[in-house]
Amino acid sequence: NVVEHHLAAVPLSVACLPWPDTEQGTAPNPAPVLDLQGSALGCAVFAASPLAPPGEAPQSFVSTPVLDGPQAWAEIWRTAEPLRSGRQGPLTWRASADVLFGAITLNEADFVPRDGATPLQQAAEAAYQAIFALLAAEGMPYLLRVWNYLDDINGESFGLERYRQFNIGRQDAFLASGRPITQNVPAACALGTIGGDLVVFFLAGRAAPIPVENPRQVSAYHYPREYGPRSPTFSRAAVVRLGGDGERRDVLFISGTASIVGHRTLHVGDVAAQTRETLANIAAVIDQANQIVPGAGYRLADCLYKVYVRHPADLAVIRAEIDRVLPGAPILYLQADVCRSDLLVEIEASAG
Ligand code: 3EB
Repeated sequence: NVVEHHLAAVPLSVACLPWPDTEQGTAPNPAPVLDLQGSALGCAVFAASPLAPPGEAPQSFVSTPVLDGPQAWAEIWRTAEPLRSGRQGPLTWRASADVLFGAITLNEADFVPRDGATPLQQAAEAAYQAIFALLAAEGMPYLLRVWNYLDDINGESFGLERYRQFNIGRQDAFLASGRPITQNVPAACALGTIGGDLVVFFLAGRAAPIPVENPRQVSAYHYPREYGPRSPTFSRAAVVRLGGDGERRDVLFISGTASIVGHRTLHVGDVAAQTRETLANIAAVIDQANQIVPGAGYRLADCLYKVYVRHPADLAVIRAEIDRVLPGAPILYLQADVCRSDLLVEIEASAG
């Protein structure tokens, strides 16, 4: 059993550490080796109930139950560079000279419907406005990778699916900050949690990421209107050049990827086929990244994966398909809803 997953890149690395089994919601004793001091840029804890590792790095708590293994996983981003930290309202951040990790959590109940904007739409817009204000203030203008988590993502309120409400708020914030919505957009994912607040955590940088699209898929920012009044604002993947000339690394962030070809969901109701199609999409994105960044040489087997499973009962089927293509790869399985109600699985990856 793999208990710790590492993606080593200089000067950015990520480790996913199991949080030892404990009483629900209580801190383990003795405390696990989750060092959120020193080199930690930031952390996200994925679990069914809140846990807060000690330390000064920003952290997000994401209400997604772990499907295989420990009660919780902590994803910790690190860098060996000197760090400074800060807080701006509900947003906490920590940054090196090159990279900034930020985390923001907003409660939809703090927003009231107004001017046709739903509370979730306003929360999404407020989260991204706060992020863009921070990036401007800290001289880190480019979003590289964003992880978005919201409760009841496929639920409908105010006559619109909640994911679609989120997309309006997110896009409005990009537009209001003068950012293009079809260029230089970050790699991302958007998943549904089992409750809790709107949680967004992100990596931003001083230099623009190299966006990668998937030739098998319509770019999400060009999805037709049948998927909502505003298109989602993300790229299929982003390559980020970090480090000096001596030890430059190109880190690849692959967005949440699902069984979509063109702009349509394929294999409705067939979770095995959706998993295979998703892996084909990830392979296509990696091929594309290797064409755009000559010499990068990314391989499927080099990535660190998170797999979001809508129905826990599908785990065995999904895992069997993934093990066929990626035997022994480091993979975290989490329970989450995917942003189209007909999608049963979504996979994201990073390589460095
Ligand atoms: C898709 O390809 C599936 O809204 O940020 C994947 C990655 C998806 C990111 C987002 C949504 C997002 O459209 C869903």
